[in-house]
Amino acid sequence: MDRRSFTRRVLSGSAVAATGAASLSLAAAPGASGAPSAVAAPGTAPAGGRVRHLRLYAEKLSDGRMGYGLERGAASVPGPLIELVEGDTLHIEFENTMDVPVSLHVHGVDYDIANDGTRLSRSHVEPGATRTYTWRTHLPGRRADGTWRPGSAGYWHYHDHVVGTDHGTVGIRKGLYGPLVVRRKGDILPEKQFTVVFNDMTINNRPGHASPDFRATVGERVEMIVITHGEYYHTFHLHGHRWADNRTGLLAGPDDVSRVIDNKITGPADSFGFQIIAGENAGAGAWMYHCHVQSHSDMGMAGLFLVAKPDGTIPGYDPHHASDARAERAPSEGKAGGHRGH
Ligand SMILES: [Cu+2]
Repeated sequence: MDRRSFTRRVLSGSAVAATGAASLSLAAAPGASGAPSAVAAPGTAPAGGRVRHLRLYAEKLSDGRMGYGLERGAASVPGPLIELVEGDTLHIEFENTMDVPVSLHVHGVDYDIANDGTRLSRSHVEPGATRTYTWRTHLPGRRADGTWRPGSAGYWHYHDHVVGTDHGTVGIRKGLYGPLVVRRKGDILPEKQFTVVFNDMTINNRPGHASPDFRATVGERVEMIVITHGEYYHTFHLHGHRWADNRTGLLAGPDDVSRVIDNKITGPADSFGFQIIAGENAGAGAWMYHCHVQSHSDMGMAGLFLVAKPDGTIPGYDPHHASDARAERAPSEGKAGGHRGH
């Protein structure tokens, strides 16, 4: 390999290590922001077809929330980001450490009825028990009848379907949900990833006016994953940045007619994602993101996308002067891979 790709590989390896274990990144890591050349092409997803294994735990958190975690004692809300490439198979050895039955139900990928994660199909997990769930993915292609079969790629999610009711209403309300990204070979990989879950009137189960903030540096390729749960519809709006309303959030070229937006309506169990270049055409700053249903944003469904200059400063941003007293929040909460040790 040439020197640049070697450097990128080393840097991305260290970047993955630095973001902690609460993220299962199954795609190759992208080039880090410290890559030697600002014009280096972004990393892309490798071919799929691998068989992956992971352990996942359902746990009660001390404050009454429930969460999924990759290690015992490491549950988070949202749960860990799981990434696959079309063609991959994932076996999840899932352990219920709670005192109530729980399950793992996934959206978007392929599973048979024994892996549905519902009480109806007896695919839930009793307290103290373990069960292996298998998720499969496939490439797009043409069916025998000539029609086009879509691939599995997309911004998906997983959640409990058992706690409280046979629809997992209490489990979801308490935090048993997480993001799943399935990429297509060649998809552009991000440098940073953040998950926003509108769950009832919270973002990531944080109380109103304590929504998570996300941090990036100008020029970084940032991926936002947006999921909705609960009782209400919301609209996701991000200040200063726009994306394409399609599978990847990126335009494929000058002839791509996907609509470019900066606000998207989303209802329970919807999910979407997109990539942006932090501060592109906008610069550094404390950029708001929020639900644009006015009563919802007024009640605190708003956070900050903090885009720093390369020297780390954010012009005009004073965390001790936040209008809604959010200065005490943990900045990394809700950030994929950033739930522990930060
Ligand atoms: Cu809303």
